Amino acid sequence: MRSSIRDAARVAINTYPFSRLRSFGERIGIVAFTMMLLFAMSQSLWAHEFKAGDIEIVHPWSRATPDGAKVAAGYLTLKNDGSEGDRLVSVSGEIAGKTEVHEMAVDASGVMTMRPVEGGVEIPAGGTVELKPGGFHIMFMGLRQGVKEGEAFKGTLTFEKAGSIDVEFDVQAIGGAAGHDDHGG
Ligand SMILES: [Cu+2]
Repeated sequence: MRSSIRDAARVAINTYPFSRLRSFGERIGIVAFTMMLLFAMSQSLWAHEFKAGDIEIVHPWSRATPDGAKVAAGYLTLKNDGSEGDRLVSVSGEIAGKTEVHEMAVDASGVMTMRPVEGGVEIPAGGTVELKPGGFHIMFMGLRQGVKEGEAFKGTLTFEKAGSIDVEFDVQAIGGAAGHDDHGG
Protein backbone atom coordinates (compact mmCIF):
# COMPACT_ATOMS: atom_id res chain seq x y z
CA MET A 1 0.00 0.00 0.00
CA ARG A 2 2.63 2.48 1.05
CA SER A 3 4.87 1.49 -1.82
CA SER A 4 2.07 1.85 -4.35
CA ILE A 5 1.38 5.39 -3.10
CA ARG A 6 5.08 6.13 -3.41
CA ASP A 7 5.05 4.68 -6.93
CA ALA A 8 2.05 6.76 -7.89
CA ALA A 9 3.71 9.90 -6.51
CA ARG A 10 6.90 9.15 -8.41
CA VAL A 11 4.96 8.56 -11.63
CA ALA A 12 3.08 11.84 -11.11
CA ILE A 13 6.26 13.79 -10.40
CA ASN A 14 8.01 12.28 -13.40
CA THR A 15 5.22 12.65 -15.91
CA TYR A 16 3.56 15.91 -14.85
CA PRO A 17 6.46 18.18 -15.79
CA PHE A 18 6.75 16.45 -19.12
CA SER A 19 3.12 16.90 -20.00
CA ARG A 20 3.42 20.56 -18.95
CA LEU A 21 6.50 20.97 -21.10
CA ARG A 22 4.91 19.33 -24.09
CA SER A 23 1.82 21.49 -24.05
CA PHE A 24 4.00 24.57 -23.45
CA GLY A 25 6.09 23.54 -26.43
CA GLU A 26 3.00 23.05 -28.51
CA ARG A 27 1.76 26.48 -27.51
CA ILE A 28 5.12 28.00 -28.46
CA GLY A 29 4.85 26.19 -31.75
CA ILE A 30 1.40 27.59 -32.43
CA VAL A 31 2.56 31.11 -31.52
CA ALA A 32 5.64 30.76 -33.72
CA PHE A 33 3.54 29.48 -36.61
CA THR A 34 1.08 32.35 -36.22
CA MET A 35 3.92 34.88 -36.11
CA MET A 36 5.40 33.33 -39.23
CA LEU A 37 2.06 33.60 -41.02
CA LEU A 38 1.62 37.23 -39.94
CA PHE A 39 5.18 37.99 -40.97
CA ALA A 40 4.65 36.38 -44.38
CA MET A 41 1.42 38.35 -44.81
CA SER A 42 3.00 41.64 -43.80
CA GLN A 43 5.92 40.94 -46.12
CA SER A 44 3.58 40.49 -49.04
CA LEU A 45 1.68 43.64 -48.09
CA TRP A 46 4.54 45.98 -47.35
CA ALA A 47 7.52 44.58 -49.18
CA HIS A 48 6.05 43.05 -52.29
CA GLU A 49 8.56 41.78 -54.81
CA PHE A 50 8.75 41.16 -58.51
CA LYS A 51 11.35 39.35 -60.57
CA ALA A 52 12.55 39.90 -64.12
CA GLY A 53 15.30 37.46 -65.07
CA ASP A 54 18.11 38.03 -62.58
CA ILE A 55 16.67 41.32 -61.35
CA GLU A 56 14.63 41.43 -58.15
CA ILE A 57 12.38 44.45 -57.80
CA VAL A 58 11.63 45.07 -54.14
CA HIS A 59 8.71 47.14 -52.89
CA PRO A 60 7.88 49.68 -55.58
CA TRP A 61 6.11 52.58 -53.86
CA SER A 62 4.98 56.10 -54.44
CA ARG A 63 3.99 58.92 -52.17
CA ALA A 64 0.44 60.26 -52.10
CA THR A 65 0.19 63.61 -53.88
CA PRO A 66 -1.68 66.75 -52.85
CA ASP A 67 -4.79 67.62 -54.91
CA GLY A 68 -3.94 68.98 -58.33
CA ALA A 69 -0.36 67.70 -58.34
CA LYS A 70 1.05 67.11 -61.80
CA VAL A 71 3.95 64.88 -60.80
CA ALA A 72 4.57 61.96 -58.45
CA ALA A 73 7.74 60.11 -57.61
CA GLY A 74 8.29 56.36 -57.56
CA TYR A 75 10.83 54.42 -55.53
CA LEU A 76 12.01 50.82 -55.36
CA THR A 77 15.06 48.65 -54.76
CA LEU A 78 16.74 46.69 -57.54
CA LYS A 79 18.88 43.63 -56.79
CA ASN A 80 20.90 41.94 -59.48
CA ASP A 81 21.35 38.23 -58.69
CA GLY A 82 23.13 37.60 -61.98
CA SER A 83 26.76 37.63 -63.03
CA GLU A 84 26.32 40.45 -65.55
CA GLY A 85 25.43 44.08 -65.01
CA ASP A 86 22.07 45.33 -66.25
CA ARG A 87 20.33 48.67 -66.60
CA LEU A 88 16.90 50.03 -65.83
CA VAL A 89 16.38 51.87 -69.10
CA SER A 90 12.76 52.99 -68.94
CA VAL A 91 9.62 53.03 -66.83
CA SER A 92 6.00 53.72 -67.58
CA GLY A 93 3.06 54.22 -65.23
CA GLU A 94 -0.67 54.00 -65.89
CA ILE A 95 -1.23 57.24 -63.97
CA ALA A 96 1.21 59.31 -66.00
CA GLY A 97 1.39 60.73 -69.50
CA LYS A 98 5.16 60.52 -69.37
CA THR A 99 7.59 58.79 -67.05
CA GLU A 100 11.31 59.36 -66.62
CA VAL A 101 14.07 58.02 -64.41
CA HIS A 102 15.77 60.90 -62.61
CA GLU A 103 18.75 61.43 -60.40
CA MET A 104 19.37 64.15 -57.87
CA ALA A 105 22.61 66.06 -58.23
CA VAL A 106 24.23 69.19 -56.86
CA ASP A 107 24.93 71.68 -59.66
CA ALA A 108 27.89 74.07 -59.99
CA SER A 109 26.27 76.67 -57.73
CA GLY A 110 25.54 74.10 -55.04
CA VAL A 111 21.83 73.81 -55.75
CA MET A 112 20.17 70.40 -55.63
CA THR A 113 18.62 69.65 -59.01
CA MET A 114 17.27 66.61 -60.78
CA ARG A 115 17.82 65.43 -64.28
CA PRO A 116 16.99 62.39 -66.41
CA VAL A 117 19.53 59.59 -66.03
CA GLU A 118 21.47 59.19 -69.25
CA GLY A 119 21.46 55.58 -70.45
CA GLY A 120 19.47 54.32 -67.47
CA VAL A 121 20.35 53.25 -63.94
CA GLU A 122 23.14 50.71 -63.78
CA ILE A 123 22.66 47.66 -61.57
CA PRO A 124 26.05 45.96 -61.18
CA ALA A 125 26.34 42.15 -61.10
CA GLY A 126 25.53 41.03 -57.56
CA GLY A 127 24.72 44.61 -56.63
CA THR A 128 21.78 46.51 -55.19
CA VAL A 129 20.57 49.93 -56.26
CA GLU A 130 18.01 51.89 -54.29
CA LEU A 131 15.72 54.41 -55.90
CA LYS A 132 14.79 56.52 -52.91
CA PRO A 133 13.96 60.07 -51.87
CA GLY A 134 16.99 62.29 -52.49
CA GLY A 135 18.60 59.95 -55.03
CA PHE A 136 17.56 58.05 -58.12
CA HIS A 137 13.80 58.11 -58.52
CA ILE A 138 11.07 57.50 -61.04
CA MET A 139 9.21 60.63 -62.09
CA PHE A 140 5.60 60.24 -63.13
CA MET A 141 4.63 63.36 -65.07
CA GLY A 142 1.39 64.68 -66.55
CA LEU A 143 -0.65 62.79 -63.94
CA ARG A 144 -4.02 61.64 -65.21
CA GLN A 145 -5.28 61.08 -61.69
CA GLY A 146 -4.25 61.85 -58.14
CA VAL A 147 -2.21 59.34 -56.21
CA LYS A 148 -4.05 58.38 -53.02
CA GLU A 149 -2.70 56.70 -49.93
CA GLY A 150 -3.56 53.01 -49.64
CA GLU A 151 -4.13 52.60 -53.36
CA ALA A 152 -1.79 51.07 -55.90
CA PHE A 153 -1.12 51.70 -59.55
CA LYS A 154 0.47 49.66 -62.27
CA GLY A 155 3.72 50.40 -63.98
CA THR A 156 6.15 48.69 -66.30
CA LEU A 157 9.92 48.56 -65.85
CA THR A 158 12.18 47.83 -68.79
CA PHE A 159 15.71 46.52 -68.32
CA GLU A 160 18.37 46.33 -70.99
CA LYS A 161 18.90 42.57 -70.52
CA ALA A 162 16.12 41.33 -68.23
CA GLY A 163 13.39 42.82 -70.44
CA SER A 164 10.08 44.30 -69.34
CA ILE A 165 8.05 43.49 -66.26
CA ASP A 166 4.76 44.81 -64.89
CA VAL A 167 4.85 45.90 -61.26
CA GLU A 168 2.56 47.64 -58.79
CA PHE A 169 3.44 50.77 -56.90
CA ASP A 170 1.96 50.96 -53.40
CA VAL A 171 0.95 54.47 -52.46
CA GLN A 172 2.12 55.52 -49.00
CA ALA A 173 1.18 58.58 -46.95
CA ILE A 174 2.21 62.07 -48.13
CA GLY A 175 4.61 62.41 -45.21
CA GLY A 176 5.49 58.72 -45.41
CA ALA A 177 8.95 57.15 -45.33
CA ALA A 178 12.23 58.88 -44.88
CA GLY A 179 13.81 61.83 -46.56
CA HIS A 180 12.75 65.10 -48.11
CA ASP A 181 11.11 65.24 -51.47
CA ASP A 182 11.39 68.07 -53.93
CA HIS A 183 8.51 66.81 -56.02
CA GLY A 184 5.66 67.99 -53.86
CA GLY A 185 3.66 69.41 -56.75
CU1 LIG B 1 12.48 63.94 -60.59
